[in-house]
Order: sequence, then C-alpha cells, then structure tokens
Amino acid sequence: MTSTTRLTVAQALVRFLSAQYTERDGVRHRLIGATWGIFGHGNVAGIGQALVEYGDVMPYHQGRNEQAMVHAAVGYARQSGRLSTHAVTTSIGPGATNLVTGAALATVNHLPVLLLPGDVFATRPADPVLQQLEVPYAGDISVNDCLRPVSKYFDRITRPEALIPSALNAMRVLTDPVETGAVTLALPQDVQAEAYDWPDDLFAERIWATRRPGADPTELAEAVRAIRDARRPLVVAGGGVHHSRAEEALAEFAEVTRVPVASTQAGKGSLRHDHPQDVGGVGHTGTATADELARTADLVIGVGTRYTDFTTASGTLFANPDVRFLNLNIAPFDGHKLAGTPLIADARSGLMELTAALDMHAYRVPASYVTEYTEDKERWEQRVDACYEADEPDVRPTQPQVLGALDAIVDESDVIINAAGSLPGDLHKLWRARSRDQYHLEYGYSCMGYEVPAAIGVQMAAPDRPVWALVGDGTYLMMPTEIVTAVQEGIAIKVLLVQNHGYASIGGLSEETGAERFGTAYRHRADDGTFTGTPLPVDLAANAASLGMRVLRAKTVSDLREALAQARTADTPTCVYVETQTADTVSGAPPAQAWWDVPVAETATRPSAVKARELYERHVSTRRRHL
Ligand SMILES: Cc1ncc(C[n+]2csc(CCOP(=O)(O)OP(=O)(O)O)c2C)c(N)n1
Ligand SMILES: [Mg+2]
Repeated sequence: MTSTTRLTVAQALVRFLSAQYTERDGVRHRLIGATWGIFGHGNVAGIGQALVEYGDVMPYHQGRNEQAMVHAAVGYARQSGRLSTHAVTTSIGPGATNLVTGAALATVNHLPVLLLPGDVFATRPADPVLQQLEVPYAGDISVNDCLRPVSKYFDRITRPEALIPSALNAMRVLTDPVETGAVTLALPQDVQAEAYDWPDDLFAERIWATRRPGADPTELAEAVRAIRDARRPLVVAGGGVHHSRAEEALAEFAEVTRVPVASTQAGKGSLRHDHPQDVGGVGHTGTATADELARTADLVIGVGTRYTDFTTASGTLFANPDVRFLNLNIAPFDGHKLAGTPLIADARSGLMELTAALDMHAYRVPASYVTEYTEDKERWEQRVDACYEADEPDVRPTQPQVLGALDAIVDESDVIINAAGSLPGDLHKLWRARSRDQYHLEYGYSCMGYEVPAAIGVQMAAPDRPVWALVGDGTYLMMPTEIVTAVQEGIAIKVLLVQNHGYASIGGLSEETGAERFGTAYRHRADDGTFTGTPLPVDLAANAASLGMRVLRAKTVSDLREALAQARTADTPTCVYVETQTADTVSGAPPAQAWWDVPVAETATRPSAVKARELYERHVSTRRRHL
C-alpha cells in the first residue's frame, strides 16, 4: 500500500517545491530557492502557515510590492541561468493583480518564476469575499484570470488532489527551455487550508533535467551550405546564447570562421567586448560597426534571438537585396522568423555542430571582410572613449560620462542592471561587457521599476559580486519600495540614480515624433498650463536615505568616481546620486544608427508634427518584408 501523509494543500505544495531540482551538464540546482510573500486574508492562514511549518526547508523573503517580488525572482532566475528561481505568494484581489506586470515581464523574457496568488473560495460559502470581483455572467472568473495570457501555464486548484498533476505540470513548464516563463497556480483560500492524504512519493526529490537538443541532420546540412555560400555573414546573438550558456561555443565558432558577432540587448556579453569578432550592439541602439555590417550582410545568423523591432530597426536594417536568414533557436516559433532557414536546436549544441562542420570544410570569411570590421570597430571604440571622457571633471556630467566613470572602476565581477529610459540605448551602444553575465538588460518588457528589485534577486544568486541597479529618476519613482527589502535583508546592492528631472528618453522621442516633449518633464505647471515651469524641488537622494540606504551625492565627474569606488566596496545598500545635464539637452551619446518605428500623426496642424510625418514616411518606405 502506498504510504500517505496528511497535510494541507499549502503544506503539501511547500514541501513538494522544496524537493524539486534542475540538472544541466551534470550540475544540480534547487529549482525553487525561496518564496517571496506579502500576506493578506487570501494566503496568510494557508501558504503563510505552511511557510512557518516548513521554514527549515523553504526560505521566506518579505517584499513590499507584489510586482517587485516577481522582479526579484526574475533577477535571481536570470543570474542563475534559469536553473533556479523563486516562488511568489500573494493574497487575493489587488495583491494578485499586482503580479500581472511581473508575470508578463518573466514570460516575454523567457525567465521562469512561480506565482502563487490566493483566490476566492472554491466552495463559495459567502460571496463576495473581501476583494472579490463579481462577474454576473460567469461564476468561475476571478481577477486571477488576468494572469492567464501572461502565464505559460495556469491552473486553479479547486480540489486538493488536483494539486498533484498541476504541480508537476508547473515544474515541467518552469524547466522547459522553450516554454519557460511565468507559471501560475491560483490557490482558493479555503482549499489552501484543506487537508488531504498525500502519497509520500509526491514529496520525493525530483530532478528536472534541462535538455540540449541537437540539430536535425537535414537542417544542419542546409545551415552549413548557407554559411559556406556567404561572403558577408553576421551573427546576431540574442538572449538564448546566455540561457544556453553557449558563450564559449559562440567564441569558438567566431574564432574558427571569423564571422563577426553583433548582439541584442539580451545577448550582449555573449562575447567579451575585446574579443576580435565582437562588434557590439545591433539595431536601433546598435553601434555603427554592427549596423553597417547588418545593412550589407548576405547571411544573418540569428542565435537565440526573437528579432524584436529594436534589432531589425523595425524591418529596415537588413537592407542587402540578397540577404537571407539562418536561425539557430530552440523555439521553432523564433527559428522560422524572417522566413529564415530554421536550425532548431539548443544554442550550444547547434553552434558546436556548426563549428565542427565548417572547420571540416575550412570555411572562413574573406580576409578583406575581417580587415573591414576590425578597422570599423576601432573607429567606434574611439567614439566611445570620446564620450566617456570628461574634459572638465569639475562640471555636472553627461550620462555617457556617468557610464565612463562606472566603466573606470568595475571589473569582470560587477553586474549592471537596467531596463528602461535613455540608459538602455546608451548602454547598448557604449558599455564594454567584461564577462558573460555582467550586462543585465531587461529589454524584452523594458519595465521601469525592474532594476532595484532585480538587483536584490541578482545579489541573492551572486552574493560576492558588486551588483548595480542603474536607474533614472522616473524609474526610481516608479518602484523604490524594495530598497527597504535590501535594507532588511542586509543585501548590499548599489543603486546608481541618475537625476535629469523627467523622461529624457521619451522626451527625445516625443520631440522627434512631433509631440513636442509634451508631458515628459518633471516640471511645475507654467502660466500657459503646460508642465514647462521650473524643475520640481524633489530630493530623491533624501528619499533613498529615508528608506535606509547610505547615499553618496556626486556633483561632478571627479566626485562621482570617488563615490562609485566607495559604493563598490560598501557592505550595506548604497546609493550614488548624480544629477546629469538636463533632460532637454543633448545626452552626449552617439545618435541612433538605425530607425525605430513609432507612428507619427498622419494629420496635424502643428508644424513639428507635419515635419515629423514627412520624415516618418521616408523611413517607412525603406521597410522590407523578408519572405
Ligand atoms: C512601467 C513603464 N511605464 C512606462 C514606460 C515608458 N517609458 C519608457 S522610458 C520612460 C521614462 C524613463 O524615465 P527615467 O527613468 O527618468 O529615464 P530617462 O528617460 O530620463 O533616462 C517611460 C515613461 C515603461 N518603459 N515602463
Ligand atoms: Mg529621467
């Protein structure tokens, strides 16, 4: 007879989660390293009680905001190479719907996170319970249904025994390299507390091995033929290179073939910045080197990329009339994009197979091509140096000079995190990634507010590395809440807070698209009713200090260098606050090297919009469909 143990659903789930492992390349990791939680009536007595009961096997972290807890879990998962993540428990209603943005971010970026929102009573004894949405035409809808489209697996556990198949499916999806993203198990609050006789086998240690599928022989032969025919091939390395830990395999591919490697935001760092074949970021925020190669490439070899509009310059970048695409991707959905030749495989396996086959044929790109991109890269490096340098170290820095100051004090061990604003573009163009996981840009969802909580998660996965959250003032205001969490847990994250009094990025975009910077600066209302008065007297440094951070204020580039060096070795959460030249002055970074499609008003009375529309139509006319 199968032996059983009587536990509540919440207790069974927590015990089950503590026994799940992943394994890749012979190394084992705990799948769910900890659980984040904010308690309300929808989870306090269920999951909350279970976390006390099993505190010895399931660590708990307290967050301030449910969305931020998901960001922390995502940061942890990414830093752990997707082999380990966290669970997040919430109450019902607002606590649960606060998860939606975090879930979407996880799913868009293919990063695993387990969400455990409380749900309304399954037995419906006294509807509506506090915070319940009543839907007159459907009895089985709760606000948690908002999580369905942003989850890669969703279930509502309305009976105890349903947890068994559901929990197993949740683990399958979390650990599947194609499917992974946010996984949601909605837990009705009465069911959480209900007891059941669970088969003990449910609680046995279970290993979810990460597969590395190799290429189909026919697809591989086709891919090798395509590369051998190419004279100007270019690799576009995406986040899949990192997810598969394929950086070394990519370096070997590049060294054998001399094919240059450009990278997306998620793929940057696939090669070190000083690798001879690394040509930097590609697309709207790319380097001149990479974008020129992209314009003239006859074969684009996408490795683990989704080809977002930033990468393709909204369909205008790959301009060679004969260009073809070869897409090495573990997901067929992405492998078939741009009518490319699919090579459906794990990035590392696929690259190793390609390198072996091409080496056999002694394939190498023409020497003139190597000379061309090497010289181009050198020229771009000089531009980076020029905008990093501060001629007058005693004046307020530009944003690139802030990055130059950071660049001067970091080494391979530092991790820099960013997601939104004008920093992503500057970083993609300028940052010199010194290790494969130094550059942590969340640009799939580009979610303001990701940086601070994500830094906590990254630091949890990499306790000995300096971890920097780079945030603009707008982003800071969106979600400074988890500073309190860092203080509580003694996690010495570093926050580099760049004050420019508003949305420099969207302000610039607004101006280019005929919207005249409307509503993008943090300024007082002027006499004409617009927000164009003086900057707001808001002191974000004092705000960070009030939440418990040590704050170092830097006025000039020389102050900044000193403050950054101090923060880097600090053992408590530390914020470096710097005010840059304001939002409406030029950032100092090289301009965009390629277009990005943001539709401009087709009809308007204001001359700025009319002019912007003319330019817009010229750009649109250069768009291609790759068929
Ligand atoms: C949650 C969220 N809301 C809105 C946006 C759109 N958005 C992108 S950048 C940005 C402004 C960012 O301001 P700040 O952090 O100060 O950076 P700056 O542009 O000044 O560099 C906005 C509103 C977003 N990316 N995320
Ligand atoms: Mg700003």
